[in-house]
Amino acid sequence: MVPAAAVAALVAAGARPAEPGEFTRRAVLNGKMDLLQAEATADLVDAGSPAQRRRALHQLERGLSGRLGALRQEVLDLEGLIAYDIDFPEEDEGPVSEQRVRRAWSVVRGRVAELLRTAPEGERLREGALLVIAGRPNAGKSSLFNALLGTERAIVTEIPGTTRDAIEAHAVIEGFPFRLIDTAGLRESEERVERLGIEVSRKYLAAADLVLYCRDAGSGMRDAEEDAFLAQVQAPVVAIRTKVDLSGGEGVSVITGVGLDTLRKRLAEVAFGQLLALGDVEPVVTRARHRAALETALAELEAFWTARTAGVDAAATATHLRAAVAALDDLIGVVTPDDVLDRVFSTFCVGK
Ligand SMILES: Nc1nc2c(ncn2[C@@H]2O[C@H](COP(=O)(O)OP(=O)(O)O)[C@@H](O)[C@H]2O)c(=O)[nH]1
Ligand SMILES: [Mg+2]
Repeated sequence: MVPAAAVAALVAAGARPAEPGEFTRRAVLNGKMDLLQAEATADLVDAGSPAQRRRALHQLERGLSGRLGALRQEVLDLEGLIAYDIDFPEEDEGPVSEQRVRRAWSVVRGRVAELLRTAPEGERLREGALLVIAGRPNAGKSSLFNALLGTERAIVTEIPGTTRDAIEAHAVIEGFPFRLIDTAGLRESEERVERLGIEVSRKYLAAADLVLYCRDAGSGMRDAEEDAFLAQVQAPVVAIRTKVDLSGGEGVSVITGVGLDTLRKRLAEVAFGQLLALGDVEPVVTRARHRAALETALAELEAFWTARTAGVDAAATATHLRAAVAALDDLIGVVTPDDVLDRVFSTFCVGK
């Protein structure tokens, strides 16, 4: 009651409530922060795992902005080489050698492509990797789901087909964010409800970043039905033998806990191997907006070289370099149209 009355009194006196992300937006408009830092502010607020927090801090501290600024400068230098050629073709030093232009172009092109390659795992880091647990009924999927989650979330029973719908939960594995999906078993069922559950798992399977395929270590050889299932899965598959406390060998047991640490490391490696290799120093792009801008920059750099090798007039080829710089400027947020700002700040909460 009291805060509400206080806010009402302030509004009556002429104040108005702040809009989502309004303070950060002002910081951007006043040049105290670039657009990438503003996005990082939102990412930091939303971070649910150590890897997300570290990545957001890196970007907030201009890790990505700095790299893009350097790339932008390299494209401008390349443009400078071309301009020199256009303006002073008869200078003492002679024309700029083709080799020099080629080297400058290929270095900057390579760096843009390298940054672009971080996009799939970078975007996965913001969303959480979709990990679908699959396998026959009674393979131990729900038990493993709970073990990875650390809580008794899914119902575990000895009756095959207990999990009839897909269950989703967020989990942090080796510091990385995952969205775990526990699915109904593979078995084709006569029963309608269970069959619906199986359809749900197929849908999740199509969207999966990786599939954890469970097999009871005590069951026989993999059969044709399982092979057919695994053949249709597009995502990387981590296959694991379960219940090894009963039958021994390599794999996991949720009873003794054996193999769980190794499994966690493997899952992080498969879903985020590239980020693990890059560590926390190298910049990574984390949004579709970043990817689209870098794709444009890369395409313009390619178009520049194609035009140049086709003998197009130097001044005309330079327009592609201008366009590449413009794409990088958009990404950093040098001049940002209102609708782009609206989109970035729409996800902010009030007071940030
Ligand atoms: N001994 C042993 N039993 C397990 C293990 N994991 C699961 N189970 C049992 O296997 C049965 C089926 O497990 P559940 O997780 O429901 O399998 P799902 O149908 O694949 O989800 C249950 O009775 C579990 O208690 C394990 O590591 N060791
Ligand atoms: Mg289950």
